[in-house]
Amino acid sequence: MNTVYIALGSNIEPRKDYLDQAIEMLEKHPGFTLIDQSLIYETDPVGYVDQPAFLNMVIKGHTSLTPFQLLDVCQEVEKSLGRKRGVKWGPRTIDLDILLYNNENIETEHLNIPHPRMLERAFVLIPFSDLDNLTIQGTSISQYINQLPDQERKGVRKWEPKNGEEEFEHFAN
Ligand code: PH2
Ligand code: MG
Ligand code: MG
Repeated sequence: MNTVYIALGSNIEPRKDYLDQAIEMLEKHPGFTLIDQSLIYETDPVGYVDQPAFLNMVIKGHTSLTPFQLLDVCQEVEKSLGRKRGVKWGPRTIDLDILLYNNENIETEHLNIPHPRMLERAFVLIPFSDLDNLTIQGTSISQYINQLPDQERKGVRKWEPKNGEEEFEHFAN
């Protein structure tokens, strides 16, 4: 059995529904078992900033799928939830990025594991730290978080639904 971490992101409403549906579709797949999930965070857009805020989270799973089979499954889920590929890093109903697959290093055109930008992104690292404080390339997830600029940590806030409204809370380090 293989251990995987997958980052989820959505910035087109209904964002929370897209996260829920993506997790449900993964859980329904016979080759994937959900082990744990982070809290949900509302995050300022990174890279291409002129777009709505995201909901981001990270899940941990066990899988009998190979990394490439898992990538196919993730892309199928993205497709069936209406993802259209437009502006690079632009708005999306759902984005599923494989972060880690055991301790494997994979460098191909369509799949890079560990995810090449995961260690620089507060919207990945902070939810990840809800699950496990893994050490990657000699540095722990919490150390990577501490090394980020304050501004980037502040762009990641705990999110909770509250009577249909959104509740924000700044991530306190
Ligand atoms: N995903 C991107 C680009 N920028 N910003 C936030 N806050 N969250 C994301 O998931 C995200 C992003 C490309 O996949
Ligand atoms: Mg992404
Ligand atoms: Mg992606």
